[in-house]
Amino acid sequence: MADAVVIGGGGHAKVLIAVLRKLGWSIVGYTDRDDRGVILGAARLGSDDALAGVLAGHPGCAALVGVGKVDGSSLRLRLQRAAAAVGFETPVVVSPHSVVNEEVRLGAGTMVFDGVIVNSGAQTGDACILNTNATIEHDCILGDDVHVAPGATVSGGVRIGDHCMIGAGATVIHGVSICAGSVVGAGAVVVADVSEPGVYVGSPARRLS
Ligand code: JB2
Repeated sequence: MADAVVIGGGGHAKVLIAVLRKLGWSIVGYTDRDDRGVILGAARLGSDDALAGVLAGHPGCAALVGVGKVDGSSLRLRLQRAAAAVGFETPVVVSPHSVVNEEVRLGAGTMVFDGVIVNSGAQTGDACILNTNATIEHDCILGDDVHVAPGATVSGGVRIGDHCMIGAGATVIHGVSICAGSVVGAGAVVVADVSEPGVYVGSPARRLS
């Protein structure tokens, strides 16, 4: 059984750990600046400063970012790159309860959770979260560190830039482009290109800030 350490010990880590276990990974523990107690049987190993020691004690151990995101920030990608620089593998995580169809490319550390469909020809950058029951249709191109929240639908041929957050239950119609650092609110319907970063809500989605 391969070893994995989870970086972050909040809600996202809990979902991640459960999927990792279904895939047969052994969870060494988690790092967090705060002690979040034991999470699904995984104990805190210390802050991220402990990571080098974890790798020394568990050669070949993988690191997965268990810090989620609800905005256009870049923390997830920075944490993943820091772990890779220490020497950790940062593998793709694909739930056995998801569907990933043909000619899909997933970047390092991208997580495909339960109930997700990624259709043929779609690709993602690194450190993305395709969260529970999200749909990524054919030929979409997602950048690095994109979070598609639970139940969101990204239609065919959509382009989403780095660090975007597509909120729970949102819909992005086919062929639209969303620029880097944008946030689409829960339930919003994006029907036109988003060319300025900001927060977009409603149907049709309009810029809030
Ligand atoms: O630099 C860090 C760091 N910054 C924050 N390194 C490490 N190792 N941990 C860090 N954290 C920790 O991430 C915080 O101390 C906290 O324990 C955790 C974030 O937990 P929280 O439950 O607040 O959020 P989350 O990021 O796990 O989940 C959000 O995003 C998910 C995608 C939530 O809003 C979820 O509902 C959502 N599904």
